[in-house]
Amino acid sequence: MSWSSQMTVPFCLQCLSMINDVANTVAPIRFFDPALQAIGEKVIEGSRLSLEEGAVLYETRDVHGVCRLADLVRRRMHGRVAYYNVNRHINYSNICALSCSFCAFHRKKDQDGAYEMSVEQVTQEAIKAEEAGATELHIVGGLHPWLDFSYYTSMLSSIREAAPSLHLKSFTAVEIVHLQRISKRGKEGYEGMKSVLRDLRDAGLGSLPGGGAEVFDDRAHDTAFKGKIRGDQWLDVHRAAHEVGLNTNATMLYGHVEGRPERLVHMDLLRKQQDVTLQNWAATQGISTPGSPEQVTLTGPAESYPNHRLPMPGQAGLETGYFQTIIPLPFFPDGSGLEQLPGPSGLENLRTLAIARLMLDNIPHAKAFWIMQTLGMAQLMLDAGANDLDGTVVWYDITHLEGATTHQETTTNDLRRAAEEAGYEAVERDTLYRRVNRNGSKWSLAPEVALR
Ligand code: V47
Repeated sequence: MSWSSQMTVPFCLQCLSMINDVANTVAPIRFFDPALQAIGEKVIEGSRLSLEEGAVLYETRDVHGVCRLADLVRRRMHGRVAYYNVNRHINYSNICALSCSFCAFHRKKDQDGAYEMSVEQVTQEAIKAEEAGATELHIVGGLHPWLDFSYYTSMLSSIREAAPSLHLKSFTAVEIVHLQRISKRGKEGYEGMKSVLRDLRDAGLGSLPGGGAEVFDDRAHDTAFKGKIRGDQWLDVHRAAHEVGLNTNATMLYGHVEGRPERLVHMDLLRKQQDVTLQNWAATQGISTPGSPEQVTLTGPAESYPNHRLPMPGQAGLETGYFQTIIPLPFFPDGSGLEQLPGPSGLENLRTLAIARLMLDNIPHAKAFWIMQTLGMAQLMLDAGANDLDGTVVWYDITHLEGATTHQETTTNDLRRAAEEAGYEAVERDTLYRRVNRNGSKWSLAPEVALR
């Protein structure tokens, strides 16, 4: 079939009326590939897609049809809003006991470029970030071989005291496992992990970033990330974080030694865990969850959600966190031990983002991390399922676009212009997706949250 003989999906009348309910959706979706038709109908109903259907989305030549489907879901959940935040990254040290071949960031202690920051230095950076109007600090580092547990709790409490308005999104799952070990709670298993997370939370930790997930496949893991925690442990850390009331994000690093089927399995494991988390939360609230008893879906038509579909940030006594955001990360070969690999193409990036939006029907947000995607590609991704661009960032040392030096900053004006040029309302959010009202470097929270 050629592009000139595109098909219009003959949706049933009920489906068409649902489509018209979707903010700003005016026409049925046109597909070039008839294999997308049945999948389209399931998406309109808000039903979960299977792994086999995910494979169809990966194999079809109609990548723009896939993007249009993801856009439908995105509009249903977030209308024409594109979120961004004002944030800073701090990497307190690049010294790491591991030597993952995909990572261009780590150094051994005597190697050129190795560094570690004192608590005082990190605090000074936090004060500067707060003065500049940031709402969030994203703090991660390597697995430092000799810093002890008190360094991490002191860092959090010192920042909290000196720059109390900052939300601290800190430590990837592999760092949490390392902290459990150095806090001498390694033998206490899952409960030990929760007690470490409680200590960090009480010292000022606000949420966990999504890093370190890589791809949940043992073969790919043992080829490229050996020594790092495997998928089951990463998922356990996030489950424990959710159980102590912390929200977290989830990444997926793709375009290296894994294949598309492994990416789909990764997505499926995340959504299964989120099913259980949201079911448990709904049970504590005495409300029923949308979807089948085993599956919680957030992507259906608005009228299928008479109750809040997500725990509300700041709700008194709430001890349930959840995965907020899926962040597909394209692999950058340069400077890593896998430099011979080509890395994913632009179309593959677009497709993967769209598929993540469609498959992860119970994770409310999908982020096009502009630093790794480029701002131009992130703009296109807003039409392919993404509703968040990440933030102003400033320092980003993990990967560098086109050989950039360490200074990777964009201004809120650039982010807003990018979103508006793409036809979206640019909305500043805090880490928990509450709207921010801003006047220069001063800001306050508005009552609205992104998705109830
Ligand atoms: O975990 C490492 C990835 C991640 C490379 O939670 C690489 O809001 C590409 O997790 N090519 C860190 N990627 C970044 C991260 C993140 C970023 C922005 C926002 C959030 C959030 C989280 O970067 C690592 C790893 O998966 N990474 N090396 C590389 N060569």
